[in-house]
Amino acid sequence: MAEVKRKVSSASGGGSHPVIQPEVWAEFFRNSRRACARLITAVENHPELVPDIRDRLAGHEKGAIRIGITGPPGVGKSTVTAILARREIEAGHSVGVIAVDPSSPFTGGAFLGDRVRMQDLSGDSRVFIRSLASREGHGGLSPSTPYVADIFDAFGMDRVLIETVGVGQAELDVLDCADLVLLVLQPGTGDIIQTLKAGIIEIADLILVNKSDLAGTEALLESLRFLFDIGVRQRGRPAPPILAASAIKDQGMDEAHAAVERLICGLVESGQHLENRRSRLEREIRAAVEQDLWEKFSAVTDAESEIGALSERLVTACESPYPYIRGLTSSVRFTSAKGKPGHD
Ligand SMILES: Nc1nc2c(ncn2[C@@H]2O[C@H](COP(=O)(O)OP(=O)(O)OP(=O)(O)O)[C@@H](O)[C@H]2O)c(=O)[nH]1
Ligand SMILES: [Mg+2]
Repeated sequence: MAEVKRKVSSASGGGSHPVIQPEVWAEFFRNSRRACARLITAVENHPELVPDIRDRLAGHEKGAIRIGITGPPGVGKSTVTAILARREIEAGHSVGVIAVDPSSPFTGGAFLGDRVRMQDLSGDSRVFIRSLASREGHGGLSPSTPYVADIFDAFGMDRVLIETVGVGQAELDVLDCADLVLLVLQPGTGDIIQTLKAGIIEIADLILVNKSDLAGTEALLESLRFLFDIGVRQRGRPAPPILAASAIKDQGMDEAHAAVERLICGLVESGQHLENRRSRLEREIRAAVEQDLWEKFSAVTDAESEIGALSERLVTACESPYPYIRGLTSSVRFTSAKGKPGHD
């Protein structure tokens, strides 16, 4: 870990402007798992490195399919993820696994499943497992998740499985960086209500009722089918496949994996895969432009302190903030459509 820090620390050793050393890139492109791990650590700990990392990865990404695996806490997401990863490997794919959950069994070393032990997977060169700490305010995903998926893609993984923290509404974030969303539920917990409220049922491409070895599976399957019959789904999207499995017993997982692969085929054939990529890029570009403009704006206007002072002043005044906002932003001029912002 100390070595990772050193390799991404500043050239002068100060750490305020970290850079990734050329040898790390050289190793990464020679397929070094250690270098891959270093890049992931860099992107996690130094978001400011994202532009440089994205520049370097360009041309190496091949369009890995990103599969979000979401659902309430404890339903078996990690168990399902491990088995799907194994199935993908057996089908000839290489798999990156991102487990956004510090308490996930992925971090603990010993995997709980009877059939699939995590050690089996972690010793396999066709799979790369990485746990990311979810950060407050970012729902079920760590903000670095999409970039870690980009790194896996450029590293040659063609499937990226992303397990989210089971937190409810914020799991909708999964949609932002996944091509497919697999919703895992379990019988007998009433979780269906929680997922309905959060809107996850609407975005799921596949619903897997896990723990089908427990009582209540049929009832949950019935309720789900009923929900889709009465039109819980918006915008004319077809009802997703609803399957039952017992991941711990490795029952029903062949069917679940086949359903995932069928969905992937559909995505690729329809071009939806490219459309997903396009909209991810659009969001990334938009966010980067906003960030860049904000930094330039606040550098020339002292906007941070003006906004602070303005909100202090308005909190007890019955005034609209907009005259002040217009005053603040109208002081910025764009010299031409292609010009750079200036300031009076
Ligand atoms: N009975 C039964 N238990 C299961 C099954 N799949 C997983 N479990 C158990 O359910 C518990 C939670 O499994 P995980 O895979 O950690 O669930 P998770 O959704 O990843 O949990 P969090 O990440 O903490 O939200 C573990 O004790 C598993 O052994 C199953 O098919 N049947
Ligand atoms: Mg888990």
